[in-house]
Amino acid sequence: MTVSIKPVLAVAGGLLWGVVAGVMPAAAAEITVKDFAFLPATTEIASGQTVTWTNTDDEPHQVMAGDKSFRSPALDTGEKFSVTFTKPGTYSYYCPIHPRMTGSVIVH
Ligand SMILES: [Cu+2]
Repeated sequence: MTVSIKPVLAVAGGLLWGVVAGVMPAAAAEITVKDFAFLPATTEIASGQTVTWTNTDDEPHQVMAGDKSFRSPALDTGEKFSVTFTKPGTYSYYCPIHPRMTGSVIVH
C-alpha cells in the first residue's frame, strides 16, 4: 500500500507548494553579473515585479535592452541597476561594453 500512497503525497506536496508560492510571489528577482555573464541568463517574473542586476566583476558592465527600453549606466563593482516590468513579454538585453554578454527577462 505504501507504494501507492507515496505518489499521492508527492502530488499533494506539489499542490501545497504551488498554493504557498501563489499567495506569496517574490517581490523581486536578482541577476548577478559575474565572470562576464548574466546569472541566470533567463529570468522569469510576473508583471509588476522588479529585476535588479548587481555587478560583482572587477570590470564595469552595462545592461541595455535590445529595444533600448531600458539602459543602465556603466556599473562598477558592487553597483546595482533595477527595472520594474509592467508589460508582459520577452525582453532581451545585453552589455554594450561586452556585446556577447546577453540575457533575457520573461514577464508573465
Ligand atoms: Cu559587460
